[in-house]
Amino acid sequence: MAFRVANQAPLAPNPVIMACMGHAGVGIGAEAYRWVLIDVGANPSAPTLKGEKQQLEVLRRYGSTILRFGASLRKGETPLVPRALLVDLDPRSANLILQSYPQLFAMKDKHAVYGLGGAARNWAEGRSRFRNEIVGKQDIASRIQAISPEPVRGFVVPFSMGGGTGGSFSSEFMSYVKGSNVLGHATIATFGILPEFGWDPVIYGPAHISIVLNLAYQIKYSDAPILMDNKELRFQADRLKGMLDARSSIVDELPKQIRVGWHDYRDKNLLAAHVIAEFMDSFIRETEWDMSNYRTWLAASKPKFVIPWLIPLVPKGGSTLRSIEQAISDGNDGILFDLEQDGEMEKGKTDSACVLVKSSGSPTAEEREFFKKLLAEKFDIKDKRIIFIKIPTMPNEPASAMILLNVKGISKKLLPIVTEAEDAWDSYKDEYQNRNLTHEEFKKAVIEVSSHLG
Ligand SMILES: Nc1nc2c(ncn2[C@@H]2O[C@H](COP(=O)(O)OP(=O)(O)OP(=O)(O)O)[C@@H](O)[C@H]2O)c(=O)[nH]1
Ligand SMILES: [Mg+2]
Repeated sequence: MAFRVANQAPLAPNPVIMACMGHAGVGIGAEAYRWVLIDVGANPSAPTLKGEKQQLEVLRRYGSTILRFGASLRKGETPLVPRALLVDLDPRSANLILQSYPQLFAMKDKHAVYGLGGAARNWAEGRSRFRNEIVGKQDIASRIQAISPEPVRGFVVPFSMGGGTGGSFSSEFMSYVKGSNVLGHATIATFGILPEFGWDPVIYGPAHISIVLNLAYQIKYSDAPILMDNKELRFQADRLKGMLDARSSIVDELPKQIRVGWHDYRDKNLLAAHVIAEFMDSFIRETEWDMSNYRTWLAASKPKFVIPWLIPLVPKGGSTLRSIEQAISDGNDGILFDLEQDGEMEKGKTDSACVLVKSSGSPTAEEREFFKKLLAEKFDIKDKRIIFIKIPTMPNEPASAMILLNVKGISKKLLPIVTEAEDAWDSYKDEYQNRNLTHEEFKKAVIEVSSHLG
């Protein structure tokens, strides 16, 4: 009897918390949870486990890593609650999501961490307010504990890199986690979204300064810094508009009058959310891959930034390699970072890739060969620098693959941002220096980022 009970008991939870920072972070993070729940066949507005069979399936995929179990309201039903924190200075975005999804974010106020008053105007203000208001007054440590009483194994941190709050909050949060006795061993994966100038409502100079500071923090503290950009997200979302319209989004269920602020981002965020959902699938219970393996993979890489290639961008079709091949021939795939801005991409000797394949059955030699060939043709990446992780599909779950690329070619895209930030500094320096960001610190970030990318 004792053996049977032990045999059936779920494994230790090993929690991963999604810490969503700022407007983009909250929108994308909440959408990623919805994506994950739809994948496993749960109702994303009010996910509950009904009966033993469904319970076992969801548990088999995730354990209680990214979800936790809520208090049962009806007999035989256990609510699933995202281990998500929605963090912003401006309370509006997170509040809206919480109010519209009371059954999903069932821990109510525990999911939301606010500052006081309006949004930060610049990165330095965001950082100092994170220290004072989020770490100090809001006591972030106890807020993390409320979402996860068990020791935290990792954090997934989505945010935009061109605004004030999301980037500075993510940066300071990472430094807080890594400097903490209790949380210091947790793995941090960041999902930073670069702005599209000329389209997004960002201010050119300060956005460049924010990006450089965010890059410097990610180099130092993020174990898996994953980058996407709004230009490519928009391009792909426009191309696949019909298919994205047919998917449900968290934006569709917001009250009409307040949908405006999110509507522009609906389709882009579905794509970004799909990336995060695939990433979370890679450290589920059934694989031998763990979230902390990303840290080892990227430990010695220069640059250590990673960009995602998603196949398909919008899931469709069956659960085998065939539908992944079909997606490529349909053009339903894309690298969500605009790499090849001016022609040829520089190829590095140590370029590598981590291929997450979600399909039915056990891994096959055919799958490996397919992706090896794909990577050799497109990026010249050698066999021995490819890591292959198989994620078995759940019943009715479509096949997909996400290739995480660690390629030297990204430097060419990021280095000009550093130059623009340096040019902008003099015009804005008072704004920053008044908020405790010195010229020396900025200069240091510039040097660190350029030498890392160089
Ligand atoms: N993809 C995507 N981009 C967004 C979203 N919201 C804002 N952005 C972009 O992110 C940048 C601004 O960052 P936000 O996330 O709005 O700002 P914030 O982090 O709340 O910081 P503040 O500037 O202090 O409000 C701009 O480039 C926006 O176009 C979103 O939901 N999705
Ligand atoms: Mg904001």
